[in-house]
Amino acid sequence: MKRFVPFGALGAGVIIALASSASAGIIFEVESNDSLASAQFVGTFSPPGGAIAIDGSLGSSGSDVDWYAFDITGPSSVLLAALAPVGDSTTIDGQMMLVSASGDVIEFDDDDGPGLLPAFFVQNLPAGSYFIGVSGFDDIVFSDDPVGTDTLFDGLNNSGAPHGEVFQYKLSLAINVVPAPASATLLAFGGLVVSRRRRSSH
Ligand SMILES: [Ca+2]
Ligand SMILES: [Ca+2]
Ligand SMILES: [Ca+2]
Repeated sequence: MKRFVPFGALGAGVIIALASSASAGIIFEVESNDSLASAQFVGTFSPPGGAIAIDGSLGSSGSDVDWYAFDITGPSSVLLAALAPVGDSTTIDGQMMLVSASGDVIEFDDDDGPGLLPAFFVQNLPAGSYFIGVSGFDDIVFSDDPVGTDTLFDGLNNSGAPHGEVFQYKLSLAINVVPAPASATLLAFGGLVVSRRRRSSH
């Protein structure tokens, strides 16, 4: 029995780390969330990361924009996809963007998800606070490159008319947070000490 104690102690540490940092589950949209200032906060992600689904809708005004905010405590890979009820993704047309705390548009997508819905994958995102924007085509028109111009969703097309999209969606957000190098080194060193002590006692 005694030889398993170090493994038990290490296992408990890992479980505590997971419980205190992982974010998971479903979050329901709360309006109003139409601007960065009123974005709905959906969680802080620490190593090892987590995954959530956001249940939301672009409302009947036809010019609804939904903003969500999240924090990451270390460099992260982020996977974002907008999903729709079965059968609807060929007729509904969403757009999505990832924006830094300073308003820099890091990524934008129109149609890379199922049907005409958006999806994208971002690697090496530095620790910090970020915004996810969801809107409808043609809030951003094909000729615009918001990653270059930092144009944010405003619910309107370039003629000043509502984008016109009204639909429900599930936004799937998965984040892999890389532990800080100092912590990883400390953890490895601690494990090494434990295993050497075990060997020397037998
Ligand atoms: Ca909404
Ligand atoms: Ca909204
Ligand atoms: Ca617009």
